[in-house]
Amino acid sequence: AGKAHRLSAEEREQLLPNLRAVGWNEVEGRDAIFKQFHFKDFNRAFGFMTRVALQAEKLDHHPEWFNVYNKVHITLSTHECAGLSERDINLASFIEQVAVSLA
Ligand code: H2B
Repeated sequence: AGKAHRLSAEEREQLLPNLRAVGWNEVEGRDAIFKQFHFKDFNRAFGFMTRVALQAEKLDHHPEWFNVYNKVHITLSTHECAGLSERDINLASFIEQVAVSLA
């Protein structure tokens, strides 16, 4: 897989606006991104989490997340480099695909 590196300023300028446009925001005081998802019910929310979990395990890159009923709050960051890496961008893109498919 190679070692994760924190995204450079140039990489951030290129990658973050796309995620910001679909509701991902930078966490204050920490190099991480965050989004809140709302589904119709718990069944949809947990189906979403299940798909994300299987992909996270495949990528060996795991979300920090919180679920109550139909809400799923997700924070992405890379512990290995103590900040945002392309792994977070890749996982966020996958998460968006799943969310759209369940909307
Ligand atoms: N997930 C996240 N979000 N960041 C990491 O640095 C990370 C991870 N590292 N999942 C992986 C697992 C590492 O701990 C294992 C040992 O490969």
